[in-house]
Amino acid sequence: MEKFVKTYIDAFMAELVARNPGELEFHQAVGEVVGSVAPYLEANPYLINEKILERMSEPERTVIFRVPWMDDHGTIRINRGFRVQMNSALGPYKGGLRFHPSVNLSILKFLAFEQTFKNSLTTLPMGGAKGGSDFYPRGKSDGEVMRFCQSFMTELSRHIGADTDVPAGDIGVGGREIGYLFGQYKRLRDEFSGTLTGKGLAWGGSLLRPEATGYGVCYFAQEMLAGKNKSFEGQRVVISGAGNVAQYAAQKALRLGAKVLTLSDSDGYMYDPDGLDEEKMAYVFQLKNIRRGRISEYVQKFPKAQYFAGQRPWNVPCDIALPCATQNEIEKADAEALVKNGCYAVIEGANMPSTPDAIGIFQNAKLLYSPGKASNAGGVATSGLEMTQNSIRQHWTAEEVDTHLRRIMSDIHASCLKYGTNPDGYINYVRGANIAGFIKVAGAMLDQGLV
Ligand code: NDP
Ligand code: 2IT
Repeated sequence: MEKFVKTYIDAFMAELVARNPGELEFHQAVGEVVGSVAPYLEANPYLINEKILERMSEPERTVIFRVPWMDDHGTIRINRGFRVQMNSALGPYKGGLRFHPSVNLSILKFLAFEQTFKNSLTTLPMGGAKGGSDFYPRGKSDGEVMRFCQSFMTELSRHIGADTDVPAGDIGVGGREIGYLFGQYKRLRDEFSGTLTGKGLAWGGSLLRPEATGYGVCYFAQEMLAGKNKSFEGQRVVISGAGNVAQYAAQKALRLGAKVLTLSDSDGYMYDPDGLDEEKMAYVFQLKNIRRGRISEYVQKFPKAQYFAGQRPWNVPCDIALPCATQNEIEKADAEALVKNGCYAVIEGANMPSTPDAIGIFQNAKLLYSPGKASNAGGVATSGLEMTQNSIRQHWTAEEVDTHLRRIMSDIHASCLKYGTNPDGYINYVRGANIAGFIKVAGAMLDQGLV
């Protein structure tokens, strides 16, 4: 790297850390992108004078608000609500809502920043945002979740709209929560619009949106594997998480012939030596989505499986790992264990599940490694397709949506190859995804002037 670029990037990162103290996840996400786009800045130094990185890393708007609600015992509860509207250069702000006790400004800024580049990669007209609350849906009654969602939306509704900002789900926000949020939005605004995605099929949702992130991960993986003349057939697959993304990644992987060995949650993981099948998947869907149970219960139903409390699944020998739970869930020692046990592909379903150290280990070992912003983009892409269907007031078949989804994942893969292929043929998907996402956002921002 030329010295002037290195000097600039070091100063930029120091300034970012000073301006956003303590926001470690945000520093991590920005640092990864900035590291990747250095060669592009070197070739296009006018972007440094344009302060494009400084502009991109400052949210256009951040809203933080009180969310008061009453629990089933009549006790008053106060949570904190957020919406980080990071970038609207490519379209209305778009990105999920996360309800989890760990939610804070740093986590939502990292997610909104990632979302901006991810949405750019999808080729659809969507800017980047993220929001949510430190509210924990686990253990709450449906009534409590509804009252929380109504209070949350009462404030959020002032800041969103079908052409302004279109939220969706993320951790802790699924079909139930989107329903309550949509109902309150409709009531407050007196309009039935496409302001949220992930809606129920009967009221404006798109077929395949629930499946889209997990299926998209597997479609992207198929493209990566095909480049090595491989496929899912007969491969041992380890998956973390047991939520929306993990469930549908598991279902698609097993349908493509893989042996899916694990699922997990924040309490531990289950290992099924025979692998999941359709009957076991049906049990998991029922357990997680209807009964809202824990993955530890799997081993009571299928006693050949084992449960490991308090552990992550990364020590289980596998060919392919699909982290689908949360950020920084693969640390250095986990990455070393994966490589040592013969894993040759890590394809991220979650956002930023691998720490920078872990990514370094994967890339040094020349693994097939893809960052979430490329491989999990199928979810938001299908949200974009839901927006399109809402706008034209039509409903596409599952086949139509699936065809779009496959094409989008294939196009994202091609973008990664374009900007990420090293002289020795190794594909650096991190650099490919970051540069491809960045070029479009940067160009649109420059076109639109200093706003
Ligand atoms: P869900 O809430 O449906 O499931 C999350 C799963 O991850 C649960 O099994 C949960 O376990 C586990 N998990 C959550 N937090 C932690 C933690 N701190 N440590 C260990 N396990 C944890 O969320 P999604 O499946 O929707 O999201 C999973 C990941 O995928 C997130 O990174 C999200 O940002 C990303 N993503 C989601 C998309 C979507 O369309 N939903 C699209 C693109 C990315 P527990 O029940 O114990 O909390
Ligand atoms: O991280 C993500 O891409 C999501 N949670 C989905 C966002 C969306 O708007 O569908």
